[in-house]
Amino acid sequence: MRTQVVIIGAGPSGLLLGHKLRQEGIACIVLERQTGPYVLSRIRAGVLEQVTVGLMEQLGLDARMKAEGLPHDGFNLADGERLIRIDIKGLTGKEVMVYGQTELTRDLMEACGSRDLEVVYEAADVALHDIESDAPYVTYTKDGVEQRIDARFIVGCDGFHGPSRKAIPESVGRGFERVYPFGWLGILADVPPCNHELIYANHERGFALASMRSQTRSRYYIDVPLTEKIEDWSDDRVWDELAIRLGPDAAAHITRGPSLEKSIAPLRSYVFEPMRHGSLLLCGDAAHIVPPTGAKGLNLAASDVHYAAEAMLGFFKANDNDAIAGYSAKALARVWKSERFSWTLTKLMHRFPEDGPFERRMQLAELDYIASSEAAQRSIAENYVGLPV
Ligand code: RFL
Ligand code: PHB
Repeated sequence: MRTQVVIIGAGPSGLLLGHKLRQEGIACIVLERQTGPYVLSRIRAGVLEQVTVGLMEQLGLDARMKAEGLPHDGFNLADGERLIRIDIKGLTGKEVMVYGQTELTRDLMEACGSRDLEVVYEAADVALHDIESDAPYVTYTKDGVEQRIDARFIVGCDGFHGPSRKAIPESVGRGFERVYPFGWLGILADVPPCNHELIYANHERGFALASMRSQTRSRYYIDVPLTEKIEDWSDDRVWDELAIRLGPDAAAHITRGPSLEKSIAPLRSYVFEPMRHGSLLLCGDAAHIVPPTGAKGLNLAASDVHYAAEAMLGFFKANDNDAIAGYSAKALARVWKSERFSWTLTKLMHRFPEDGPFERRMQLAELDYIASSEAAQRSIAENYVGLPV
């Protein structure tokens, strides 16, 4: 079989790119290792920047997001006692959209039939071949039968553990990494949120985040050492800890309920350079990971897709080879700035095991400075709503 672009991975980056290419009349096929329901069962991001909202608008797949998503014009940092509100709309003129990654993925999945985007689920043993040539191909096994697809480009949208990044020779690529000594324990519950805006709290006992999916569904996180086992965290224990860390005001408004999902996710900062080698381009978590503190992971996937689609359009529609050559540098410039923001916010809001009383005072002084400085708030706001693409 032959196509123009093979996309590996049907998470948000793979589906966004697939739809974008099909909209432009470029032939492509998406290969996904898991089943569709499995992909939808992963509870992840909740905050969308304009770049992500804009892509859904361009695709004409924004109707449910517009109807059910919650536009937010501010969020809060808490230092154990008070809430410091960051007025993102007032400071930047922009807002973010609270709409779950699961829902966005569902919208993209459900539109595949009508938009003629072919996704092969349960594609096993996906392997990339001849990526340094102009005629790369991908092999995989479906229902026990080996298949081969020839293409002009392969785009790796297969997340951090997928095969695409690993296909780039070590002599060419380099990974930059910071692994954090804690993870986020997340809980999803059908209860109203404790605040109409998100709260990121740095308490003496550790980090907590109050987020939401809708007016009736809440998403909360606390940071825990990586040695913690999820079985040791009953729902009651999680709610007790949230009530302490989020502070008395939020605690008074927390509604408890049984968890629909509860898991611990490790935190990592990672960037792989370059994001293109020969005929292979990388998008999203395949090329980089951010700790979730800045709500940037999915949004970076969307900005990569924006640049990758632009490069493909240049190549297929305007015979512009430079468009492909420029992809990595363009995408990385935005990636590194989001890495910086996510790392800074992670350092500001979490307790690190090596930190002593001095580092604690530094965090509190910085939060106090942010509370009193519009310049500091503006800097946080413009990064949180998303830098321009
Ligand atoms: P994904 O979503 O990991 O999708 C990759 C897909 O590739 C498939 N795959 C393969 N397919 C074929 N063959 C193989 N060998 C394959 N190996 C893997 C996988 O099955 C999967 O379907 O990557 P993508 O599309 O790049 O999307 C990235 C986002 O999922 C990720 O960055 C965000 O979820 C990160 N993130 C957040 N991002 C935000 O922008 N805002 C947030 O508020 C936010 N909160 C979060 C988050 C991530 C979290 N976790 C669990 C890591 C909160 C959490 C807790
Ligand atoms: C979420 O709702 O899952 C969420 C929100 C903000 C973050 C991370 C995760 O920074």
